[in-house]
Amino acid sequence: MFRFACLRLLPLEKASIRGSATHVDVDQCAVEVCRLVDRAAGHLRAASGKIRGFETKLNSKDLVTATDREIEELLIKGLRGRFPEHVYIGEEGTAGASTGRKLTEEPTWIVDPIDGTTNFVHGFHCSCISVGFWLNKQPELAICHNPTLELIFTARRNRGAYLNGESIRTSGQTELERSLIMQELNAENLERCEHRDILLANAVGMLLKAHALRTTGSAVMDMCLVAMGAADGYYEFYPHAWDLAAGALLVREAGGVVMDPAGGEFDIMSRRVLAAATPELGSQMVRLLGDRQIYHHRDDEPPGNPTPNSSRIRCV
Ligand code: LIP
Repeated sequence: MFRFACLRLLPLEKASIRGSATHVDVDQCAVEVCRLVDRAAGHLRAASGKIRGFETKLNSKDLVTATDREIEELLIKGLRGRFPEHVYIGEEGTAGASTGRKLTEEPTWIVDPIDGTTNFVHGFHCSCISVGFWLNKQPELAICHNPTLELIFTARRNRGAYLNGESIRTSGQTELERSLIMQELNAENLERCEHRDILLANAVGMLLKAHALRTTGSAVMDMCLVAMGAADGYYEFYPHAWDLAAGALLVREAGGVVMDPAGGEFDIMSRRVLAAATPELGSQMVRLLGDRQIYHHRDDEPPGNPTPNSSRIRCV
């Protein structure tokens, strides 16, 4: 299944893309990332249900395990060995992958070794290895592998999105009233009182308007659900570039739209995303959110800068 799924990343003719500084053989990138994600998925599968413990990062609910670090190292070291001149951005900052850097025109691998680490710790099977390859500031390749549920999503720019080798499309839903929406109830947004009211007001707004609201605990899983038509929309104010790098291409290649929750262009470093099956649904979601927006510290800003516009609504 893996081989078949990953073949979808390879076009029939050879694709070589001129990047700003280097000539990039995207086929070679696809072959290498498939090989490494396959190994990483075996590691994640073997570790599932046998968690030895976890550490916390920014807060008591921001979890990381040895498996996150091992998988990131496996992926980044493997890719770097093959493509030493490329740029690497990874969630855990292992193997020299940077966590806070600007997205440039350079060939850039953006890696989340386990998106849904809390799920992984709890044995809730929404944990995915997620890798996006970006070039000239646009996504070229996406691979998201959930080994416990045996789901392999792949996409290549202008060549469609696939689940286990089969072509997928978004639902085509245009009406919010008939939609199932994904929203993450991120602990940090809930704990920061200036964000809590916005988050909950948006959730209630969606619940009242849409058919249903769901959460998986994995941004890339949410976007895969939109890409395959099982959910119609997703939005979140919090995810990092590594949570979004693969999912954004998957949704677009499946015929959906990815934008800023205030309606502008999607900016992978902004920690803000809205994905929808159609532009019509995207616009209705943007209208419902209105000015109930949250702006976190951007991924490409040096730590310590104040988060603009973060306290529009105060808790009582
Ligand atoms: C998770 C995201 C999720 C967000 C979580 C967390 P991780 O990524 O995918 O959308 O709400 O707080 O950031 O940390 O499991 O890789």
